[in-house]
Amino acid sequence: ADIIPHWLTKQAALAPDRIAIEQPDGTTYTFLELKEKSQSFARRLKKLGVQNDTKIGILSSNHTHMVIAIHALTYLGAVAVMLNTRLTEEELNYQINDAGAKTILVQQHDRQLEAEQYSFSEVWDMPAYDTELKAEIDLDDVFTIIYTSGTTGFPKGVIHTYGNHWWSAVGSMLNLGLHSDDKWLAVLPIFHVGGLSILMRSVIYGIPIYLMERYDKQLAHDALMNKNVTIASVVTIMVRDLLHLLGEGRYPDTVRCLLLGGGPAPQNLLEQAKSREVPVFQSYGMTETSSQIVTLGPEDALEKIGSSGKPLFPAQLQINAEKNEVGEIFVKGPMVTKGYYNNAEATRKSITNDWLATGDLGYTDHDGFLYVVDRRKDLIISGGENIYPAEIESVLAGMEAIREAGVVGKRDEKWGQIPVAFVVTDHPSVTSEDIQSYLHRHLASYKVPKEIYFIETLPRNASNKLVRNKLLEHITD
Ligand code: S0N
Ligand code: AMP
Ligand code: MG
Ligand code: MG
Ligand code: MG
Repeated sequence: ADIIPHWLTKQAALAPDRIAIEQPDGTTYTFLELKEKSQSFARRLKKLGVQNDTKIGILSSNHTHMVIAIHALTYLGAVAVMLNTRLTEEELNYQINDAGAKTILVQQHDRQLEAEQYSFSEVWDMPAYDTELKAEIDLDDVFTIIYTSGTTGFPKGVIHTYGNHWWSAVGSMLNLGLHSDDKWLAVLPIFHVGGLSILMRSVIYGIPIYLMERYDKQLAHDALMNKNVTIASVVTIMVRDLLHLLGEGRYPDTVRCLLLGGGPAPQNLLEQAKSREVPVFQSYGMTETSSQIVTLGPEDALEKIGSSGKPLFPAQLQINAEKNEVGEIFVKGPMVTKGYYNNAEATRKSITNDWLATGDLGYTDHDGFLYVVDRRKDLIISGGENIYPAEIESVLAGMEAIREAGVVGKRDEKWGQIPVAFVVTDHPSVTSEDIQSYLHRHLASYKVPKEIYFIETLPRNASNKLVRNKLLEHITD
């Protein structure tokens, strides 16, 4: 096994006084303080029976307590199951049960969940146990589980080992470099891997994060303009907002990278960024690759606009097609997941000889740059959140008034895509509002179709399968 010293303990020894966390209100934590708080929190968690391999849910916005809780789990060898705060109780309970998480650490007690809940402050109020904490990290050990929605409508838990996160951080640095003044804006939610990976980089590189509890475009703009942030991880909608706020202005030269991921970016947005000298680095990655695995390097960012770049140093890329032709994207590397939690079948389907079949389609140009041309089957991405039609269709089918339903993504200026639904009903009195309010009870808001169309029959092929891409033809405007 590959063993390294515990990374936070190590960083606290190397650079105790360096800032680990900075917040818009001016509060800061050094690496020494972060280590001490995390260890202290771990000693309190011990009372809850948290030990090696215990699955602990974390349900929180980007609060310092959340960061401390995540590091605390590493000192006990427990596994963090990262839960999306936008999900409904029903959706959360599915993940909690699937992961076998009996305990959830929450920011507030505002949900009914099928597990014991403890708020961060309740844990702080518990006594600290004198227990042995991990001094080393085994890179093969499991650290996090993050659920990602699937074609079938049921989300799958992506397993990340410490090694996955370690190599992700190393791969990122070998591409972007590490500057002594680096400060990484953490505004993406930490419950997704794009946000979580910023915490890992901070501890491994010894650089501060600028932690924003939730997305506020004005505060994010201010962080880049006035708070010496050098790198920010962002999704498309954030780049759009920032360019709007920037107007004809310029960010300071210290802003060296906006790492853009989580989905496609429209060409005109990238060109607009280029003309304003905003250094957007397009990347390609997914939960299964522990964040970016292909990123456009600084020297190519302008020339290869529209491309997602080349695989990071420790990673490999393959397209199963002739050179320059479009095919399925396969990736391999030490940041790629070993599989899905408790789901050998899904793992077997996705990973062969360490190559992950992404389901996404793309091609590489003659210089080896990746262009992603289409997403994995039926996946809708709205504001960086994934939505699978099957998930919404099955909830729709459960509504008494609905005979059958189909869902598809529609282009949207703000969110990139939005889900829209096509329903067949025998109850002429049922309205779009009825359907949407039913859906809101079962699904996160971002998944609820913004438009509902009533149609006579769903388009089906010879084998009676729904042909989703024909649905949009029903929209005339
Ligand atoms: C864009 C965000 C911030 C929008 O949220 P905001 O503005 O806070 O909304 P609220 O005030 O909470 O709600 C207002 C209304 O808007 C609805 N809504 C919220 N989000 C969405 C959405 N995405 N789509 C549609 N509607 C949305 C709310 O429901 C509410 O409506 P009502 O009132 O009707 O309830 C937020 O969506 C956000 O944080 N998005 C980003 C999520 C994300 O992190 N995605 C990336 C996931 N992928 C990965 O992590 C892998 C790739 C990766 O690692 C990466 C990604 C990016 C950059 C770098 C990397 C990397 O490689 O390191
Ligand atoms: P998630 O695991 O939620 O981050 O979703 C990852 C998915 O986002 C990938 O499988 C792709 O379908 C999509 N995606 C990520 N990066 C890009 C990109 N650069 N261009 C197009 N789609 C992307
Ligand atoms: Mg918000
Ligand atoms: Mg996702
Ligand atoms: Mg809701």
